[in-house]
Amino acid sequence: MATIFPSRRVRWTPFTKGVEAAGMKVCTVYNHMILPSVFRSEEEDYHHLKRHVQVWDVSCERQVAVQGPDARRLLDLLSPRDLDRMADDQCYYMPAIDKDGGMLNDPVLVKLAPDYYWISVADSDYIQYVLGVADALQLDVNVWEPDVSPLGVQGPKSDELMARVFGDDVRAIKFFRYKRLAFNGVSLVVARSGYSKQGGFEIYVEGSENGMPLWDALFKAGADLDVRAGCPSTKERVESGLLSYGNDIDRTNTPFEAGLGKFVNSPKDYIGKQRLLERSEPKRQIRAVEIIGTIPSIREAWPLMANGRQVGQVTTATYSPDHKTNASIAMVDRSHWNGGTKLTVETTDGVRDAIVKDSFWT
Ligand code: THG
Repeated sequence: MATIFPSRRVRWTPFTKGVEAAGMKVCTVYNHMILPSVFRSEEEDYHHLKRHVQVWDVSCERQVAVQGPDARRLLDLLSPRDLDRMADDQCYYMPAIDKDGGMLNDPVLVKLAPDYYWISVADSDYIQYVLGVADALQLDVNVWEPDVSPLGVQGPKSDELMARVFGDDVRAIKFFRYKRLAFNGVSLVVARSGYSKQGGFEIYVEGSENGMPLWDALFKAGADLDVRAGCPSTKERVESGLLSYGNDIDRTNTPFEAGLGKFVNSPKDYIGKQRLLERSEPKRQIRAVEIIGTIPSIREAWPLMANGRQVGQVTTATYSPDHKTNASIAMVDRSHWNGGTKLTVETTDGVRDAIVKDSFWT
């Protein structure tokens, strides 16, 4: 089996010993860091996630720390989302754009203090853009990648597992809010968030040396809950409509095309505002599309066709065991994006029938 060539460029994580011992079978690379992607099989991992609780090494969700007197000024330049009502214990899903409204990333913004934020980035080198803006404007702010590695605890039993390790305080954490909770004498940001719709938490593990002790504590506390090592599930996230930057959206898309228009509401003069607002009526948009028949793995976009003309593309597609059909995420032209519209899709194994859905599966 092919393995990753050892080098410093593809970074390992504070939990790598744990995921290897747990039998990581396949991994990918995200933000220049290892991201496990299969432990048992895609199907087994998926069913387990929906029934029990999993611990995910999502260290690759790297943080861009922004701290200093001009931190808020910098974020107001970067964020199409209004930050005025963001509470001191809140996280915001935030489209990140360029001067034309093209998406550069789709991070989660974590507010640690009015002058201190973490931008929890998807797979693009967004720190370079943040540094460029800060340096060009000579802002009084520090921008760096801290030693912070998110650990996901996802699945219906995640409240129970987390309460055993962090105490009952975790149960009171609201969606996209966090509390600072103690583990082994260190205070960690524990948020109710994560890249699944099965419920759960993300622990922002500050200090790599705290990684394996926390990993081991979660597995010890959860033995009777059938806790397992896991990872973001393509099947679950496509059913749920969670977007993947670089797969489903990229710089050629606006937040409106991504279906993130509700997060474009900042009154501030952010970079790209004028062009973005000119593009607020999208000609195409993210849709759930069902594909009939058997499908291969997807490694490039598959054209969506109607009457011999391309009207969109499928960007992620996978068999859904629970819905017993193929679920996909697609970018579909306005003329064909209504639920119920029948299309065909040109997979790498041939043409299949497809139908636009009114909504995602869960
Ligand atoms: N958690 C953290 N950082 C991340 C991710 C994460 N960085 C990379 C990547 N994932 C960023 N992309 C997403 C995509 C979707 C969501 C979070 C990050 C998400 N969306 C919910 C939804 O669409 O229903 C909630 C959005 C909301 O209402 O605010 O959770 O997973 N730390």
